[in-house]
Amino acid sequence: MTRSGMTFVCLRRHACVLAVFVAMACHGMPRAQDVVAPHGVLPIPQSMQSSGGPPFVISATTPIVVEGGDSAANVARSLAMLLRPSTGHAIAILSPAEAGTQPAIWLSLRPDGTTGSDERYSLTVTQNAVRLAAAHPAGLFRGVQTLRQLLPAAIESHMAMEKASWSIAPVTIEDAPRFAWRGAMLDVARHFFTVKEVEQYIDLLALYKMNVLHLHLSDDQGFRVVIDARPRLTEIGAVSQVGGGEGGFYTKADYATIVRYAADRFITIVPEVDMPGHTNAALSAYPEVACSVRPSAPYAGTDVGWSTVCVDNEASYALLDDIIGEISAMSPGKYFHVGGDEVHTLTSAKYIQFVERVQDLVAKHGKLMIGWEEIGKAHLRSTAIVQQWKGDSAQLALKYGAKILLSPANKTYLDMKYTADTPLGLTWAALIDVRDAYEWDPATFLTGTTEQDLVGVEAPLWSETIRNISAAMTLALPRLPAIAEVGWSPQQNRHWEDFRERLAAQSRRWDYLGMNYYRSGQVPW
Ligand code: TNX
Repeated sequence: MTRSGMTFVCLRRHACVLAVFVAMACHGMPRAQDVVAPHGVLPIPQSMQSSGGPPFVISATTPIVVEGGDSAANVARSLAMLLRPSTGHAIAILSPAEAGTQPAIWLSLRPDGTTGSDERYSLTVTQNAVRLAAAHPAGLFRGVQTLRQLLPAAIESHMAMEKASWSIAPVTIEDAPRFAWRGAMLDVARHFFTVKEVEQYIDLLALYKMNVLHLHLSDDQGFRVVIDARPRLTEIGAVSQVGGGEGGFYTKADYATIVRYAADRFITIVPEVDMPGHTNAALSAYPEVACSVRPSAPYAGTDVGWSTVCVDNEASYALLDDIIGEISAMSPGKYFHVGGDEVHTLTSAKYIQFVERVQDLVAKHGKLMIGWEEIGKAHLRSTAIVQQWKGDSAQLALKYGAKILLSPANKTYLDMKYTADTPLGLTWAALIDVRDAYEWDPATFLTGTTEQDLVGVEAPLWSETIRNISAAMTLALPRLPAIAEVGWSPQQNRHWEDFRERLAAQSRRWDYLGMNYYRSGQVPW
């Protein structure tokens, strides 16, 4: 809650009440909207103590001071690029010797030899200094997002906001993620999204400390990235999308641009080429590997489950070897996603035989395999990940020592409608309003699994009903921040009444950032 420049921190309900007493003593009766204190930090940190006293104020002379070399300096530059346009200040980047003892924002990279998460950070704000410290650059970057949210929403403005006061109330934060994998998936196959649009989506992930962007690069309607050894995949396989229209694809330079843009924000791209089903686009380009029940031609409909590559045909594996090899070479992350979902035209034995062969191809190209939960039927390596989405079959993978990524369709599918009246989206899994997306605990979601069986959570956005990034944003906001907090914050710090207040406060940032959002009736905007 902000009154006369003071922010009160609220981790639990009783902590909020304390804050209100202080506010009443200082300023009289609180207004209704002040009672649940919306400090702006989302996802809520592991621990956060407000310490009282005068705030730190960013002035015309405030520098960023960097300790710890080039990778810390890169994060400092990204902070400076956030602060300069809206404050209109120079925000110099200095070394400790240059800065001396003047009030400053300190970014310190201090490897401490511990084995915790790379994303851990600590942030202390006093009147004289903001001190952000981490053992890894990823932690510094996550801490910068917290600092960003402690500043007024106008910090997101692209124009100088001369009347604003850039003050940050004194606070001490210790923070680290609950889960190592906090992802979002974007389906660029059903409708194509340009590089710029993907970058806008990455900006949203970065703001909420997500660290994986899973790109669904191929499906029946389109194959979206150039494979040099198989040029027809994009010459023929990328010409359409759902509902007709142009489709599109990424050149290798485009793909590299996306990978770099994500890496600069400590986000890993996980490429997915869906197989053996959801392959009509590839089959239309290389019909010799088809076993489909329909002749392959560009497809603009939304049926699933009907296409498949021929699993007994060696030519299929030669094609997949080229695809997996070239995409793996362009992707610095550890994982390659093989899809594997909704194959309605193969026997179980044939499906398993296929997954086990493809698993070896993925390993041959130096990657670890991830696939939708159906791959749990095959004999997996212990390094595999199965992405749960509909049922309990993901647990099959645990007997091989593999881990589960949770994407329950009735909680995390951003392509589901909020209510029956939502214009965009589907309804097959559930209607998902923000509270449904927020109020669940990954550790107890699947029977027979514990937190140790999970790598994390991911929110998929399938694009049958969305054609551009504005439409994507109205489905992602405000539910993506809910899933981000499910993945980052300790369960005991998460409370719906507090979350909805913090979420409402975020909307002013989305306005400055030009991000559309759905005005859910559950949130006090
Ligand atoms: C199921 S979830 C699919 C996708 C669809 C989605 C629509 C999954 C692994 N497969 O092919 O786009 O439903 O919600």
